[in-house]
Amino acid sequence: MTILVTGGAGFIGSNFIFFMLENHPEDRIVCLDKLTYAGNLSTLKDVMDDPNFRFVKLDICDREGVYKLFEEEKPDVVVNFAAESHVDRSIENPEVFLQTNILGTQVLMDACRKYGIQRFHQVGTDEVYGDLPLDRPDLFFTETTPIHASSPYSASKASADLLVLAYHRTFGLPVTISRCSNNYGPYQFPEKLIPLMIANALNDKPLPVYGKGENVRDWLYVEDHCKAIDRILREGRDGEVYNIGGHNEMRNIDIVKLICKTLGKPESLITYVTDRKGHDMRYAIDPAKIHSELGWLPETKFADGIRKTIQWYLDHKTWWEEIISGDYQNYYQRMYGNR
Ligand code: NAD
Ligand code: TDX
Repeated sequence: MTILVTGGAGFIGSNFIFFMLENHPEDRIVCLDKLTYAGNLSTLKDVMDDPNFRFVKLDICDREGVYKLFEEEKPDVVVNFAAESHVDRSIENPEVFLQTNILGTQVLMDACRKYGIQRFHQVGTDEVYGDLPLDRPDLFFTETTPIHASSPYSASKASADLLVLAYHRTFGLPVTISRCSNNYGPYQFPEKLIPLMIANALNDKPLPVYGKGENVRDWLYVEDHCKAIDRILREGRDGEVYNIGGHNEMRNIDIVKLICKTLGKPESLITYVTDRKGHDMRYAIDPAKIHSELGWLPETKFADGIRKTIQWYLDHKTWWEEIISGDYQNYYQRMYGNR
């Protein structure tokens, strides 16, 4: 089949493309990406010449361009990773989040309706459930937890999810949604916690921890996320939401200390900075549904995943050094300059 992967020049989308080309040589992958600041064509250089792969630079909000691509490629399945994905940027400037994450999703689904599709899969996030209190470790997000978004980013992702379910109910579009916890692994843009801390530590720069660093995230190795999406595409039920997470909760401060230790850097680099506005305290996924229905479980233990990830950033310095030497400097100055 032909699978259209949107946002495939980003972190999770690129890892998904590598996983699919390796594990499903019978499928053709078409990657559509606008190449925003977060999309990096160099990430895809090893697959550019693969006969089963095609890259198209396109905005998911460009209705005409998207329809033309559907006419050319007649995809059987669409997996929508394309999004503005960074919470801090959504606090700085929400608008593009609403455009891409909501209206772009609508354009893609309209194309699916017009040209026919076996499945539209929306890559969602656990952030749509809001947060959990630190003093209730017994609570987890299930697929029926009410939507309760905190940031413009999560509100835009929640809106997209609602629209996807509405297209299923109203138009019968065959859809699935996955809501995943925090991912880590190769090719993550160094504005996100783990790669930012690795890059700063390697450059002996301060490690900016928001608030007291007590916020908890449920970390999942990116390859496990890709495997879960693959499973949902093949065996998931239309109209269903699947939570993806690994029961791997960690406090931010403990992650940062672990990175210091692994890299042999002093904890004195840690700097506590002004907290993120509306900062969610704790995310924690209950993955019982995807486990019992589709047999998915995370395979990579955090200790192994973080070691592999740190090693990847050590081995691929040019990839992230090029990123942080460009326009990212302006972002860093705006975000952390007077914090
Ligand atoms: P990312 O920011 O690394 O990549 C996003 C990609 O989308 C980039 O390549 C960018 O160029 C592209 N893009 C942005 N706007 C576009 C547009 N208008 N048209 C076409 N392409 C566009 O993000 P990521 O971390 O890989 O996240 C991928 C998806 O997974 C997002 O939908 C995100 O909400 C979701 N998600 C991420 C995490 C996480 O921990 N990173 C967890 C759960 C869910
Ligand atoms: O410099 C930092 N200092 C810091 O303390 C950064 C960048 C982050 N943090 C904290 C904020 C969060 O509590 O670390 C935690 C993780 O932050 P991010 O990496 O920005 O991720 P988060 O806000 O949790 O959102 C991520 O997971 C869910 C992804 O960016 C989203 O796309 C996904 O939906």
